[in-house]
Amino acid sequence: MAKILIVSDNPQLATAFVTLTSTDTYRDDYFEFRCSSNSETVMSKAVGKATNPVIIKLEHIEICQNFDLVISLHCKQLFPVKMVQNVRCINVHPGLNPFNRGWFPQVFSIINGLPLGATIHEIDELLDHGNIIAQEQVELLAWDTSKTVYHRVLDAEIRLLQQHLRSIIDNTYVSQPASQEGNVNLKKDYNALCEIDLSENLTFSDAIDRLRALTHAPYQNAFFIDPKTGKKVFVSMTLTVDSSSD
Ligand code: 0FX
Repeated sequence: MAKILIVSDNPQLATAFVTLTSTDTYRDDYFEFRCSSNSETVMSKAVGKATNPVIIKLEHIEICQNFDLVISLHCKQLFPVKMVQNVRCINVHPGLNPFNRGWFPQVFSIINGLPLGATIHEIDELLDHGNIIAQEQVELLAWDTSKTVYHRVLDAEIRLLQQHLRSIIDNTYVSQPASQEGNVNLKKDYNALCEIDLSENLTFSDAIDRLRALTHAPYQNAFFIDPKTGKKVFVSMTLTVDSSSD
């Protein structure tokens, strides 16, 4: 029996994972779900039973001793190098490695035009970097916002899990390094995008891309400071494609 630890802070992916692993194909495997402390309530609901928090940097030795495989489904914690060297660790990532590795890949893809999608890869010591097991590109439409395309990326991640989880558990998959190092965006890069400089000159096309990349209800992301009142004003965008032109 394979003992698999799932660490996740993403309720949609965790629910899909529970559904997938309830099938006969996984009846001989043991899955344990853990999450970060601030997502305990939402993750317990998503998994359908109490999901205990884990602090990976403090508990990685026990994790290596007790599990054959660790799968990150958007776990917000970084895996220590000692852990990834001592137990097989796999990441399900909402981006098309090596493009826009790191934080909120679809936001950066809308802005810089690099490909987006979903990737399952081995975890090494660098962010979203290890050998690639499977990928699916997701098309960006002119009327997409961060939110609409993100939901298609999540669907792609779930499809990849459906196709590859068995071979990942059995360690029978073939993986390969990305063709290039690509680029990485961090949370601070994302935060810098959110403040709009009202005097910045850019094309309509670039302005629309910036605002749709930051449109993801219920989050309030893009903002400017009103020069008269000093108040922070949030901006989001509505894009509606004319369906009569089909
Ligand atoms: O779980 P996740 O979709 O993924 C994030 C990173 O993008 C990913 O690279 C990393 N592996 C994972 C551990 O964490 O993030 P989320 O559920 O916090 O956010 C989902 C989307 O919601 C995000 O892509 C954009 C949007 N969002 C989220 C927050 C917190 C916003 O637009 N504004 C926000 O403040």
